Amino acid sequence: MLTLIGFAASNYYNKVRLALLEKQVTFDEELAWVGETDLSASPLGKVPYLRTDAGTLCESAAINEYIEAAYPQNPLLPAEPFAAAKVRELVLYLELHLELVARNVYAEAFFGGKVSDGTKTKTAKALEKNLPAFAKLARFDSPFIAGDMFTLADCAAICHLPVVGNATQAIYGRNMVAELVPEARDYLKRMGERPCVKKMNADRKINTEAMLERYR
Ligand SMILES: N[C@@H](CCC(=O)N[C@@H](CS)C(=O)NCC(=O)O)C(=O)O
Repeated sequence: MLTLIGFAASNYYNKVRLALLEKQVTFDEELAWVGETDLSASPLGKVPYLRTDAGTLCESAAINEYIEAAYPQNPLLPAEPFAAAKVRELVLYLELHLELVARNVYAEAFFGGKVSDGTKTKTAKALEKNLPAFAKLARFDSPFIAGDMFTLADCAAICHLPVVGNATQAIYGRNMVAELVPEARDYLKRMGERPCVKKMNADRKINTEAMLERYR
């Protein structure tokens, strides 16, 4: 049995949740806000983490790879090694070069905190370089982001791109994803019509309200 632990406002939690939903793997969920997590399962206190019969796992990339290997149904990685590597390439790009960079301004964009002007300038500069680079690798109209099947890269893109876009809109008054990766708009709209994505987004909205209430 699998239990996914964390909260549904989190893009990393949703990346794993979406993979489980798309694969139609049965799982439970346990709500844990930041500060309420089991530090023996996720020593940095990050979500999500997964409880399995074999033990716990943290880091969404490792979790999704485990789910894919342990539950081969409805695959989210191509069988062909090069095609699978291209999927992983996109996930890494999305997280290392987009999400983790934009994350530097989330405190002010989403949580009422303050970020220094230096950090804002550095983050914008990096995103101006990294977003067009990502656009060169992504294949938005293929019809999925890595080709003709829905993959782990779609799970990551669907969860991360809107957050990066919203953060830049809040800080710079410009949605840098819409501006520098214009193909993302139609892609995200199309992906938003998938039943699992609809479910994920509906629950994300409810949980985001609950999270913001905690900050008020
Ligand atoms: N590399 C981690 C990132 C997870 C992550 O940053 N989660 C955020 C929520 S979206 C979190 O737990 N933040 C709390 C913290 O870092 O203390 C993963 O892929 O699972």
